[in-house]
Amino acid sequence: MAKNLTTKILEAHLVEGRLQPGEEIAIKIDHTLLQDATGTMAMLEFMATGTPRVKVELAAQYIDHNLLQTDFRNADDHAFLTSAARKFGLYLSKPGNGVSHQVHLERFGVPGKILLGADSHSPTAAGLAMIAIGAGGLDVALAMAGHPFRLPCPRVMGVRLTGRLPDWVSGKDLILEMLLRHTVKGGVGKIIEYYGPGVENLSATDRATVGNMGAELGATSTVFPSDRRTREFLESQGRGAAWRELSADPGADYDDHDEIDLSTLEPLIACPSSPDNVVPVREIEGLKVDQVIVGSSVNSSFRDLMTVCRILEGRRVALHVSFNINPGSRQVLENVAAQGGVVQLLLAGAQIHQPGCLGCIGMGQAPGTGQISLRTFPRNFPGRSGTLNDKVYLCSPETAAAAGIFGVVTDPRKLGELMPWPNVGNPEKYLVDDSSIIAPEADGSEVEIVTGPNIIPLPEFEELPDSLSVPVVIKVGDNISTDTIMPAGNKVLPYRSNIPAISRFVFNQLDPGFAERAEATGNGSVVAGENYGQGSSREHAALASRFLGIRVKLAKSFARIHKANLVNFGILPLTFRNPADFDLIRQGDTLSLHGLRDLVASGAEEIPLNLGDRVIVGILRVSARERQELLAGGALNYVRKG
Ligand code: MIC
Repeated sequence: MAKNLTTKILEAHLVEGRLQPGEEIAIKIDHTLLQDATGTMAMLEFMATGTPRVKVELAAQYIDHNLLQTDFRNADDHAFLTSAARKFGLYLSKPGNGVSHQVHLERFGVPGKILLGADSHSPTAAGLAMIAIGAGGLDVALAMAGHPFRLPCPRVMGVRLTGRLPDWVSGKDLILEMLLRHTVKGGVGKIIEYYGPGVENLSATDRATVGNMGAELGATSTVFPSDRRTREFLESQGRGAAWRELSADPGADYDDHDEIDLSTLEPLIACPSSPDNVVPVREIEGLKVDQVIVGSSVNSSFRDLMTVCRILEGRRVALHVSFNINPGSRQVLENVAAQGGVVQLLLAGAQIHQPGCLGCIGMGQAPGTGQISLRTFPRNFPGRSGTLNDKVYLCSPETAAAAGIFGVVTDPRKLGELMPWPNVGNPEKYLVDDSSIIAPEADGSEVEIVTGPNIIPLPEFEELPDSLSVPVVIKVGDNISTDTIMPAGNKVLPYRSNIPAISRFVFNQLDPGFAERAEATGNGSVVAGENYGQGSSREHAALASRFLGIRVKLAKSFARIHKANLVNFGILPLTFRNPADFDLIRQGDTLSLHGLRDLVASGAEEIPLNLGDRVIVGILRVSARERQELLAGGALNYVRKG
């Protein structure tokens, strides 16, 4: 039978289960990726497993999210991660070396491998035909300890690409088109596989852009074939030997279908405050822009930055615009510099920052009150920039550069009146400098782990009780992102390795009294609408909630990673059997659950929740193993029990 590429890669890694959409499968993980913001906790979790050395082919620890050493905490985190990487056998990419996704693509990615990353944008590795999946830190820690990764077998959505992108249109516009068509929920439970004759017209870095923001569709992962463009990129990195050809069989079938003629695409932009709030740039032309940022997690490659350099060459950005460049990696910056791009940017009036995530996770670069900010970032959830009621738009580097020059939102095709399309490719041979990557030691057993007073061991959680009485501490609507549940930014990020401290910030932007109320109730619940917990992989959204006593989350539907994180920390993820029951519950009501242990252990899907004299039926749709984890009070308790 003709097979799609996703099936071929999953089959080659299948440890348990059948490739039937929705059934639980366990897959072998080849690469793991940790970044510092999720990595401190994941490393503590790995240590809690008692495993002496990582058991995957390649494990990498990046330091890219928090580079603001405002006090000892951040420097302590870096020292902790560096010592742990040396001891346990991970590559360590030093602060300033770049964003995990970009560096992994450059230096480690291998076609056909499966990567599990403690960051939702890990599917950037789609640029090299990997299946890369974002997950909570505990899942990545368990993979590092040699456990297979378990997930509901995804559906495969085939997107057939034809044609070639027009001038001034790039990979970002393709993924914005996908978001326009399918929304932030459209990819849930799916791997998106691009195929067809249009694929070869997309470079590895354009594919990486599409993979990165597949996370915004809620997709489990994204994959592209491995072809001559993949080989071209690997060769340019001096890693041609890692290449192998991979593609779907001709006539392969897909569970879901879509088709895009690249030549029909036009510049698109996502308006505040959701990545799927997409319109053509021409529709909002003329809107005054205060800030532009190119780079960070996505669109920070050589091609992206050099395109901006060429557009700005010999010009100046409008005086009222703050124009910022966040290079994806030291390698990108070095190569842009080698081709004269840095001088062009400086002469144009750009601010050049160190390679890293920076404003993408609210670490600086917050816009002013009422200001309009155009960013090439992947997400613009409310308040994520660090400014309440922010107005963040997501666009391509071409659109960002046009806004810089004209000072207002401008369709980048208008630049064609000033200059020819720069048509920048990736270099044939990159300048490669691995001096900021520390290779693991052959034997790290003698290395001492360095910690500091802000690195607090994981809290212990009790088993699931038989009865629970859980006041509804908060009731929220649809598409609540983990940025709302557990904000990031410079006040909060330093506490990622300190659960008691970070728990004070749960729902803080939306409802500053949440933490206090949750603690006061002892055990509590959260009631939510559709796609609850979309966005990042940060397990703190579950872990810190559990620390505050949240035992049940009842939603119309959940985002994949957040649901898995809830199970990992022993919180029951229930959906409404009848979504209209959502309207019956008010904040402050109490839900009671009885005979829970038997219900969970017996495989019951229906869990009755008593609300006064009414009964609301919650649905528990988890695997047999996840039921055991819930009973044990979380995945770590379950694994430790053996
Ligand atoms: C994000 O883009 O939201 C982040 C910051 O990279 C997160 C990880 C984190 O919260 O540490 C993600 O995407 O998983």
